[in-house]
Amino acid sequence: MKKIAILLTAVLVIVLVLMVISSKLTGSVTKAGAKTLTIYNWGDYIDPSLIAKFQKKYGYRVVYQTFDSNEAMLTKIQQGGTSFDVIVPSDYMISKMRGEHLLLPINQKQVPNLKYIDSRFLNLSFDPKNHYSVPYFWGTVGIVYNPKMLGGSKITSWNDLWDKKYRNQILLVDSAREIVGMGLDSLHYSVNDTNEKHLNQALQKLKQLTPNIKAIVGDENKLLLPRKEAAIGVLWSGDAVEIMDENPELTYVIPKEGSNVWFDNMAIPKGAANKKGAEQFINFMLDPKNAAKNAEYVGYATPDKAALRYLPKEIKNDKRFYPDKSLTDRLEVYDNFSKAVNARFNELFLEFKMSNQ
Ligand code: SPD
Repeated sequence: MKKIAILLTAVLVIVLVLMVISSKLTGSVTKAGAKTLTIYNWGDYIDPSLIAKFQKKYGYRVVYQTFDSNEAMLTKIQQGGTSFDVIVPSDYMISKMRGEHLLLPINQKQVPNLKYIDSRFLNLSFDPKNHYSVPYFWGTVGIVYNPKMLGGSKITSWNDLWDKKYRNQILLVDSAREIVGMGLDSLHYSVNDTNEKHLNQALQKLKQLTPNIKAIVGDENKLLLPRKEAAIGVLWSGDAVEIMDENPELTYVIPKEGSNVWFDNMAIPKGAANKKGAEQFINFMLDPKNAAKNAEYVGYATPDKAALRYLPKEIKNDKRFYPDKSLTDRLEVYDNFSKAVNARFNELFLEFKMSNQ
């Protein structure tokens, strides 16, 4: 009798182990039996109807979580605890995560729709050959503003923002790289400059902007600017599109001193429980009709060349949001900084924020 009990326990243990291994290989399985796909993306960065369409097509249950900065996303991945299948880091963060072995290689055979991506957005320096990342959206950092609220004034440069007449009119995106980068750009330094003297100059310059700053915000800029709570916003290009849809009085400019051009990408983090589902999702998002629907909903520029034919002319021909290569070649992609330099940028941003309180 005792022997039978031992045998039964051993069989049970083997079955449980096999179940765990199988869920690791084929995706985690929910109580209801549907496999789960866990996506970790920026806030306001997908058309929700595409998630529903994907679930219906592939039978996965999608768990969707959001972050508001590359750094917050990285911390969560480094901590472990939650297993994500698809994440959406920007260019420099792809380099960092590759360096820290936090990404899994993507099986390109499972992502045939990669052929629809414009070659201009493939093989970029942060992931030559795209072994670990697939382009999702791209854009610039710039200034959205309401000329009517500014008595017809035109803004063309970062330095215009320091004009005394813009007192309490500016919203800044809550992101260290962008704002320290703006300070550096306004002094005609590179956004990747790490020279301590230049960084201090940038901080002093940013502090002088304080009287003109109304708030440092995240996605709230999309409510506040159309409602005329402020006349000027420093933000990512796609947010400007949404703001201008809400209130066509506003316009967007890439400042003449230069700025950042960025590329957000889908990637699969180490520890993903459903790699197959992740690759299916990535491929699904690259389908030209899906990519066009997503771009129209979110407002950001799609790198999917075949999707452009499904986008209205007024979107795809707008050079403010689909700037030519000749312009983006003059802009800078963020370098992947060391931990120490990142910490320095965060410290500068914090000191600047404190001076705004
Ligand atoms: N609301 C979604 C915003 C996503 C913007 N990503 C830009 C990253 C620039 N480094």
